[in-house]
Amino acid sequence: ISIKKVILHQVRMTLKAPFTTSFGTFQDKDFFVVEMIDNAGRTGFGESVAFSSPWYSEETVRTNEHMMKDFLIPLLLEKPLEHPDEVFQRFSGIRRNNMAKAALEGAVWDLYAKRLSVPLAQALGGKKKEIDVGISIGIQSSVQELVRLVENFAEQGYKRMKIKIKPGWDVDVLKEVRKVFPTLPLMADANSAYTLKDLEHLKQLDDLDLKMIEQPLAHDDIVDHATLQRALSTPICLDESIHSLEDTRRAVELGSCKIINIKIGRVGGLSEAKRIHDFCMDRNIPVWCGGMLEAGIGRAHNVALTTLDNFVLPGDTAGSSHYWDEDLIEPEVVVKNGVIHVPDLPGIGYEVNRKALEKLCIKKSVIA
Ligand code: OSB
Ligand code: MG
Repeated sequence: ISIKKVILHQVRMTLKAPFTTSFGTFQDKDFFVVEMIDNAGRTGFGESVAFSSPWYSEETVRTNEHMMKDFLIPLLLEKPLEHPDEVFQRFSGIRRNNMAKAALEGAVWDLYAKRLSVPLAQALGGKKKEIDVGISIGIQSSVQELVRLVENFAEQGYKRMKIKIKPGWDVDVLKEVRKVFPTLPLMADANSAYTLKDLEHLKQLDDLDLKMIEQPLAHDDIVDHATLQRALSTPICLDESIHSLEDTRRAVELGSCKIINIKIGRVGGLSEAKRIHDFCMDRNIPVWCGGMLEAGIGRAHNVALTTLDNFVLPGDTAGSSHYWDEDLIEPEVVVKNGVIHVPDLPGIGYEVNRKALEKLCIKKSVIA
């Protein structure tokens, strides 16, 4: 793979509905579509997932741009690659900035799969032809509104509902939802809103038959999570705390969680995501693919990753039409009865909608 040119399309899209977590509300989403062209004229696509503000992690749209332009793209243009797995190593002299790295590495994977004329899922070693999908539901203005949404998504067939929680919007709210839907697969995501001082409060979640509670404690903690996991029967799933295979190994050894949410951007790319998947599979730790409110290109990478065997729990990969009036890919990602059919075209498996990309692009940079 000899990369000749990288085009960064900075895109601005607006979510159909604002999405509220314990740390803030998202409405507009700015990100980069990475278009990567090799010496044979093939094109690979990646998508950056950092948000405009450093609430979820320290990365932002602007740090992604800085890292990609000033450090990472020059490393890719320096000399050819034999395999996309080498990108992780090539970037290893640059500390962290995993989302910037993953956006570029994703485009290299797409190029690689297209060169082999195989779907990205197959290039990664994935076998599933369809994947199960759940949905993440933000914090609402009332419990009635939340119940209405859950009912709607249950009717659409989503395989599990993830309810965002924060202090003041947690146990009571989940109790109400559980009352209305006694058997629905439910989970909660706190996005680091609690500390061990809340241990007694959080213990009440054990009565609600939740599939898991995601990242209850600090974004950079695995020690307190181990304490909490010992006190809870509900499995803890780590999201924010996991940036690498090493983080995963430490968390699993400490007993900080029983489930891992893998996000390609958070761990620095598909190669590291695969290593985490393999490690967890060996140790009977189930994994699932998280979401970063990606548009279609990012979603396509998530879909491909989820075809690996140990993605045994539904991911946060709701359909394009749930988020956007118009997505950047054709066809859009469609969820039917809680399932996405994995595309069998080469690479990410969806065409990029050039018209939509041009319309939504607010700045374009060409690096050769
Ligand atoms: O914690 O998984 C999270 C959205 C933004 C930031 C963090 C998270 C989320 C979601 C939404 O839960 C997942 C999605 O639908 O893409
Ligand atoms: Mg989360």
